Amino acid sequence: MRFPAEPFRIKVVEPIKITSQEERETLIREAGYNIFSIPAESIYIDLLTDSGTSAMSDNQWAGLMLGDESYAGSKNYYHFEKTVRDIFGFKNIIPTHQGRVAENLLFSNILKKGDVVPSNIHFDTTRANIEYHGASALDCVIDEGLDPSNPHPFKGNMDIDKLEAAIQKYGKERIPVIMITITNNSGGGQPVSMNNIRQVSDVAHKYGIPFFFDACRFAENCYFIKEREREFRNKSILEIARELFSYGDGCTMSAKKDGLVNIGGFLAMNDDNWAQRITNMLILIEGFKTYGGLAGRDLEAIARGLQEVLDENYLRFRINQTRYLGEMLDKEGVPIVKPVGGHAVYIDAKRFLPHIPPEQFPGQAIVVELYKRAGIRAVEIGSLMMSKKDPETGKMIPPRLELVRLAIPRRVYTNMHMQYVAEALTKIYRDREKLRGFTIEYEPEFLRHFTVRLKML
Ligand code: P70
Repeated sequence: MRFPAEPFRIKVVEPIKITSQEERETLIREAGYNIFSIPAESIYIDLLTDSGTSAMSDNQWAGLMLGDESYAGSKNYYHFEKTVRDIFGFKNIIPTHQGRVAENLLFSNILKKGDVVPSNIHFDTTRANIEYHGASALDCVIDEGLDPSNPHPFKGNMDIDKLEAAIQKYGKERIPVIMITITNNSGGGQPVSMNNIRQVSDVAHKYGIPFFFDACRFAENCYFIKEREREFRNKSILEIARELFSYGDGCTMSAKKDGLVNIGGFLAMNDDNWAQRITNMLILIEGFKTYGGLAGRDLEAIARGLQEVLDENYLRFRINQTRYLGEMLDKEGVPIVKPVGGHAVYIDAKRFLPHIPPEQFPGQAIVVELYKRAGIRAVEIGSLMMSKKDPETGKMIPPRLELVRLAIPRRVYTNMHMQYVAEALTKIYRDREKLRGFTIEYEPEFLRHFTVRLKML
């Protein structure tokens, strides 16, 4: 078998509603063609995000019953702390209710106006948290990482020359931290190699700059290292993870991804002074240091999820399920970003719909058609979500790429669901000339994709 079958069996099922095409056409029209406004109950396969959408295991559900809801010193906190330290190795571990709070706590404590934070590509919430403090988020990914068809095995790598140039240009005093996102979500879920991590770490430490990971999808990244970097072929995922984190000084983590839970996150670091300041702020805004905005049972589920995610049989299935969907689409000629990343398949909407210009949101045309025809929810990552406004003319400046993301929740859908998605998209691709673009009927001032209303042209 080229693709492994599911390494789990089903103990509890959640029925999903099957709607008719007419019902869906009405729903999406009334939603102003905005997929965020569709009630989740009326979606057949939800590929909006892989974040917070995992199915927990029987072991995690059993752990919930062992929740110790003491305000201070819950036993689940100690289990969580021990597990995180065992894998990530950092000295201080600060729980938060999700990833962006970890980012906010870190940046609120270390950034000042005019600072610069380099990364491969910052995720949106990271970028927003940096810019909110009057600092700039600088992307230094290798050029191959910006080309949707370049087959480079580690398209999430940081360009060391770009990083060095940034340090020369801004000076190390203005760079309080260097970050790297593993896997690189905004660049297509592409992995970063161990070799690259060693190089970034060397540069950071040569200048005395702390080096932090955005570690949301660390286990998926470690699986790619095992698969693609010879040196690691015979190492376990845990060994790879330990080595990887040993090159850094801390991390932010949204446990909603590779923590295999529906809510949770943390911030970890070796520096005691930073940790103390941040813990004081945590107590002000999230909660006491042994729960950080979570229930004791949530911490237990994270501890168990972090152990389960290191299982190589799980990861082999996970990475190959995403690849399976990508390969089915590729075989039918549907243009996708290659190689396929860890958590999602990205469709190249520019090549899919060359007759729809960026101002008419080609990615959204695919998103709407997928919902109408098949009840599938995907998300546009293109001119609707990512455009900037020219400050002088007020005209829209579209991003380089027009993408549609099919993010795959962990342990939720079977490979037959993936076949259904591939068939639906292939049919739409065959009828692509019939698709039309959109114009904006209403838009808010920022983060418009969440509440925008559109009109079909
Ligand atoms: C996603 C979600 C969250 C995220 C991330 C990285 C690399 C930090 C965070 C924040 C967000 C999303 C996007 C579109 C639709 C729904 C949700 N990523 N760093 O799906 O973590 O959400 O816990 O605050 O990917 O990519 P948190």
